[in-house]
Amino acid sequence: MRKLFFVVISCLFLFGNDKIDVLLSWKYQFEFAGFIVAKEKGFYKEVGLDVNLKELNDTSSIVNWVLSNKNSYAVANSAILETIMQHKPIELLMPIYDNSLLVLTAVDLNITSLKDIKNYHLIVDQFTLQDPAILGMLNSQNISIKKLRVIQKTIYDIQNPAIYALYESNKIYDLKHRHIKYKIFDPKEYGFDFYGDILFTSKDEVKNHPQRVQKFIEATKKGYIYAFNHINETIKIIKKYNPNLDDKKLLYEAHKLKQYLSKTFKFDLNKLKIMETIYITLGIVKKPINIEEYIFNPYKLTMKEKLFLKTHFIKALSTDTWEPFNLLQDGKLDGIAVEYWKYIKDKAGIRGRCMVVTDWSSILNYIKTKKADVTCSTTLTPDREKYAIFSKPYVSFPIVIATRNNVGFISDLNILKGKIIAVGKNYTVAKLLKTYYPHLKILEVKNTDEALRLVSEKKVFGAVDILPVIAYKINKYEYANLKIAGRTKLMFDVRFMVRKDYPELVAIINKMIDSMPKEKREEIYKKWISVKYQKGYSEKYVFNIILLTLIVFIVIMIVIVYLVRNILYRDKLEKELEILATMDRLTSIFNRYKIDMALNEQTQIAKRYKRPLSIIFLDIDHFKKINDLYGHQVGDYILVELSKLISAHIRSSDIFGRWGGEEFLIILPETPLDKATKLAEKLRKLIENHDFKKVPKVTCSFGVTSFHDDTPESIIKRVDALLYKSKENGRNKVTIG
Ligand code: GH3
Ligand code: MG
Ligand code: MG
Repeated sequence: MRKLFFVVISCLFLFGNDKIDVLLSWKYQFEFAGFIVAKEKGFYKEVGLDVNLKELNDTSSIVNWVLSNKNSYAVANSAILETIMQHKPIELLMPIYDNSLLVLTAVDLNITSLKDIKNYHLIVDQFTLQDPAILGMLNSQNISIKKLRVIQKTIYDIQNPAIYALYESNKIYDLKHRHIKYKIFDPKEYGFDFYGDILFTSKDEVKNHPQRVQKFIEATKKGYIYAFNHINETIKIIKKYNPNLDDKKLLYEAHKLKQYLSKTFKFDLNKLKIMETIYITLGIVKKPINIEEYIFNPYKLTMKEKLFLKTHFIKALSTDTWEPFNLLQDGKLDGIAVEYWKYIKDKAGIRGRCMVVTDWSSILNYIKTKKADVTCSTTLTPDREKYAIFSKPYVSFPIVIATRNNVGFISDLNILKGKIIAVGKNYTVAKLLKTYYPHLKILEVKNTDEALRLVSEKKVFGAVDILPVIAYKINKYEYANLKIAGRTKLMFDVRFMVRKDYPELVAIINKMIDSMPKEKREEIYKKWISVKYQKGYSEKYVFNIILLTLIVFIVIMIVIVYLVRNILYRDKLEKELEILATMDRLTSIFNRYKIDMALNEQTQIAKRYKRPLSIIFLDIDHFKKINDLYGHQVGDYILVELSKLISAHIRSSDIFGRWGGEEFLIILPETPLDKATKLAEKLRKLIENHDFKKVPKVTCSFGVTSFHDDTPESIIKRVDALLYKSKENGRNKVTIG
């Protein structure tokens, strides 16, 4: 049962293919590789064509064969132009080789110039006698073909000295192979460089099956491109058609032909005009023709369409409120749709005018009632299809989402679950969103202007519409905080809508849309659409960027922590060093270094500002004995205790330090001698009466003096002497001076 089903399907498929015949201009060889490959690799089948290739077998005219057989195509050479000039109803489809490989070959080395060929037989086929390049070359040397001894043959063996018309691509190989000496007269070298093979068909075929013609052209092009890119594979395929063909000869032919394969598969009108001039100059044809009429152009209007344009004045309508498709600019209707309509109108020669109707539903009504003929920008809906017909889309835009600038790239709208998206009420876009993204929270607002305003004011997350509308409005309202953050997978097609009884107008519009050059489309696009657009990045790219950012961040953090720690550590270290540098390790009061500095400083202050300054110098009495009696540690203890005792009874502004051993100095800024003496006396008594616990009694001797234009050295010297006096006077004394 299943097998039967497949058989039925296969048969349907077979019947579905259009059968066409193609007559090649010679036997199977590499020259026709494109057709053979397109057939064998299934390129024809892919486009629904069942192509039957035929070799040329007799001398009958290829043109007549095409004209007398339906669904037929054929290959000719440049001579086909002469036939066209005789107004035969054929149409040239495409050049296969941009240059002709047909040359005149002299098989007799006594010939030195082309002029000598008058002495020989010219053995040629019908094509050569019509070939504009050969005729042009002979004519340029004042040789009339009519005066030559021509032997017309289709198949000829090369033996006797004569002039033969040969194809560089294959026959020369034979001559080389057979070691026959020859001389070539190549029209290309004389400046007559025309087309090689040309594909053509009847005007009937073009008229009745324009799409089939187009498909056949495209598949054949594909075949030729494939064949010359896969020469060895192609040779194998060609040999299926003729196993007797020589591999080496096919390879030689392939490489010769490859350089002449058409670059564009399009005719150059100038080249055709030169060919025409040769025929006229030689008197072969009398009048020039409009060659363009004989060249296939899928965008060319049919007679019916041309008649339609002649007899109809077209009323086009547009709103002026769908920016940037139709809008008023400087009082004039403008926009993407309007520019497309203008192009189509000019290109096709449509007579008519375009009017602005502000209300969209009125436009639909005018088209419905056939009071208007076409409107420029709309979308196809089943509802509208009931009363109107549509052109193919002339632009197709993605539906995009606009957000505030701080939002990253949105690759898929599905990730926006729970976020509010604003869309114009009843917009086609709103309907599409609801259908394809049912989980989104959609807020229908008045229009896209309103939607964007809400996004800008942070009242909704995003606004959705088609790309040009969003882009245009972000620019127009200068929303600096908005951008296009991503696109949906949905496309929005913009088309012309035409009244139902004008299919010719749709066909004309479609042809013009197809013929519109890419540059013109880009020009319109650029003019109306420019926006900051968040481009999508691949996940890998995003990951790498995040990783890199993270690494940079971590490195910066480490450096900062290191620096901060360093600074803190250094501060601490400095403080410690300072303390170490200025503090006496045993007693924790200032050391000799610090006290020296302080004395230096204070004597300078006293001198400069004439401020009072006194100093007290004291020394423990018989300290040596204390050490001797109680041990060095107790001696240390006494030093520490005495320092604490004195520190507790002096002002914070007084500077107290250990001068060395058991000697101490107290600097008393802003203190006259009498006050210093009182302090010294107070301290003497305090020490004498203090319970040092480990020792029954400790006393000190004092020297006190005040600043009298001293240096640090002089004042110390004096106080030291006073102290010495206290010792002399029995110790535990204060001596002033
Ligand atoms: P005088 O009353 O004449 O000052 O007699 P003295 O014994 O105090 O003076 P002398 O200069 O003869 O002796 C000072 C002693 O102080 C000598 C030394 O052993 C002691 N000394 C100095 N520095 C320290 C110290 O840091 N710790 C201890 N335990 N003893 C010290
Ligand atoms: Mg001493
Ligand atoms: Mg002492």
